[in-house]
Amino acid sequence: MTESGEVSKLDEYIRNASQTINGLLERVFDASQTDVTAEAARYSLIAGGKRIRPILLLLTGDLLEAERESLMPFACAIEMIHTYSLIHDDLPCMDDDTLRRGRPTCHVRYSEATALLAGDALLNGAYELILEQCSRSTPGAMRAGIYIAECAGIKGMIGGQSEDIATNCIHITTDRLYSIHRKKTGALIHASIMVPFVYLCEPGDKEEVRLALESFSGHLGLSFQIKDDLLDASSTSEQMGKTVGKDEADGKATFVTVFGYEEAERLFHAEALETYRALDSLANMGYDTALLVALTQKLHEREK
Ligand code: GRG
Repeated sequence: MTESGEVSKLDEYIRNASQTINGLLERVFDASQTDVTAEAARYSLIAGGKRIRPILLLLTGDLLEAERESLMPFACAIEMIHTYSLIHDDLPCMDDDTLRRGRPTCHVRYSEATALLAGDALLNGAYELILEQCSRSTPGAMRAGIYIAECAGIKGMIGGQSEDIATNCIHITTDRLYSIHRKKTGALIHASIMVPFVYLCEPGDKEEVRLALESFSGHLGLSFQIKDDLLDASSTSEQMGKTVGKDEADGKATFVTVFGYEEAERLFHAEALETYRALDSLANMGYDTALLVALTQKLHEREK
């Protein structure tokens, strides 16, 4: 369990980091751009997401004593890729959702065509940030950029979404359910945690640390998704700021629709336990994990 001092340190860290992240995102899609697609991208990006992925990236960077400024473009790029994925996921051709981050979804507020373009613009903007950093930085920046592209692409998030669409029923194997969510939700969380390591370390360096971070990120991706499924089954749309209960109504495979609520809760606790084990092993190597432990706990106890 984290001490209350760690909780308030984390809250302050999140406040400061979110300010910096939001400042950079505001500059990328600034309000002076009058084009409707830029306005729609900004509408979704500045709509009050929790900024979990960039904060995880910055905290892991601090743990490894990386220079924060050189990681900022990657942190913001991942948030832009995440936001594009939510816009596209909400489209009528995918989940057909009307509420996101407490507001009408991008295609409801604008139009389907504009929402599609807004997602594309966010994705391109993300790679602009990454490539700018690559052009002025070390080989580590290139390694980090390639890592993000792989995690966001067909071997990662897009691949998971594709598998999910192809498996539109609750009669699937456990292996396939885990595979979908390791990629669809897990890959970007994994990238957020691994980017500082990949940025700093050559292949083959600090294998023990890499394995511990991979274990932490893998289990956190799954615990985050199972928690999302539990909240979807037990909360209201007002609490969550997005439509809830739709997965069950649509016959989608989630941890709750496949295993039932109680078993999903058990699976959640099993994944959560492994996140703390991985963080313990990093602490045993001498790393200061206090804020990452506090954030992990906050994610596991979240109400939205
Ligand atoms: C369309 C290529 C493409 C991919 C979509 C990530 C994804 C793949 C779809 C999102 C579906 C979904 C709601 C999954 C549950 C877990 C999840 C990613 C929740 C949203 O992330 P939060 O809670 O959201 O970090 P905020 O709004 O706080 O950023």
